[in-house]
Amino acid sequence: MGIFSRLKSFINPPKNPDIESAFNYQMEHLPTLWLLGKTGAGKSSLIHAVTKDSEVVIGDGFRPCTRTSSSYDFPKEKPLMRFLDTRGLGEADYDATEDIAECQGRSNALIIVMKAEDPEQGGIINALKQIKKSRVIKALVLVHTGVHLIACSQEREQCIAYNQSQVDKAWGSSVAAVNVDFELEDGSSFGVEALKSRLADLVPILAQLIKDEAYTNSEEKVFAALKTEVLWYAGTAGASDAIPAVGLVSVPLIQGKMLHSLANQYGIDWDKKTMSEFIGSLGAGFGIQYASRLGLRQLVKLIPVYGQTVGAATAVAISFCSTYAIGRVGCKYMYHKNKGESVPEAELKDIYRSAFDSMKEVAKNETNKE
Ligand SMILES: Nc1nc2c(ncn2[C@@H]2O[C@H](COP(=O)(O)OP(=O)(O)O)[C@@H](O)[C@H]2O)c(=O)[nH]1
Ligand SMILES: [Mg+2]
Repeated sequence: MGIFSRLKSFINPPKNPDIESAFNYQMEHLPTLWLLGKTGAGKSSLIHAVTKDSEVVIGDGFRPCTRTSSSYDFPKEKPLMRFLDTRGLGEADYDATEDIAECQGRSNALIIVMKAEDPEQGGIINALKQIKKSRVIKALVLVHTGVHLIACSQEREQCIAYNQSQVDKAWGSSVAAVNVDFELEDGSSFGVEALKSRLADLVPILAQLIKDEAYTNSEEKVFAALKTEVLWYAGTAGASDAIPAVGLVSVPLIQGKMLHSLANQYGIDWDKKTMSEFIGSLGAGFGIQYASRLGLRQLVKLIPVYGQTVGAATAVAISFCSTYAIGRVGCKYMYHKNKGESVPEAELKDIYRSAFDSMKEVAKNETNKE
């Protein structure tokens, strides 16, 4: 494909089976938080506390996944991560094999959920040993739930320490833990913020999804509503790079599709003229980089990026970050275009760069999937 036909597909993306396979790849490789805990331990309550999706508690949003687990994809439309909720852990004969396989090949982490007042954790401990042996799970956290159901603080600490020691012993090292109570008597909760930041460390994309952003202006507020969608396209672009022979063609297609969809939501016709204006407004440095990358056929993907940002990043990370950044800067551009305003080149450049940089951590994790 020559430069012009590539540019054309960036402006006017055709339906493309390569993109479908990138979509599917992304869905099959969502970063996964595997919840391991007895029935009643507080797994659904945990998902609810983190995602604020109240349907979770009544079991909505879960889909059967393996014979022993259900999955909850988040956010529901255009999901970017998955909670794997283990069933059947009341019984002693739970076999973790299928759920281990489900986590293989994805970035993943295990969340062990134990009600502080419940010392009977034999099923979990057996499963934990099996999981440890598989070496599939690299990171884990132990969540002690319902800690304030135990009124006496001394007794509470003993209970927590007891469950903790069972887990540490089974895992063979001391496991990081968070104490929470999702339902205090006054209707509030305890420890949820600490839990969220712990989980966000394990799955960086989650931090992006549950961040309480402070908006300094209405443009940022509008973008916040579209951010998940932009992240999703970024994930798809990253995924396309993980499939041999797909990335080269589909990253610009995905970016084009994203810009189309965003323009729609800003009430802007995304035609060739608007597109060229947009690229032009990003400045000569951007255009030149873009064109020179078009000239390099193999490893370097067709990705708009200002020269200095690339460094030693992998193709997946570059695709992820640059797609996010072009979505972010596109939104800025469209917000003002819709009002008949233009944004200075330097400002757009700054937004692009800081958006790119803000995704480096997330992208690193995207790269760790294999
Ligand atoms: N007080 C209190 N109750 C909790 C807590 N976590 C869960 N529960 C209650 O325990 C029951 C089981 O919780 P659920 O999240 O459905 O557990 P799951 O079976 O592991 O999904 C529900 O009645 C919850 O309201 C907690 O931290 N504190
Ligand atoms: Mg549940």
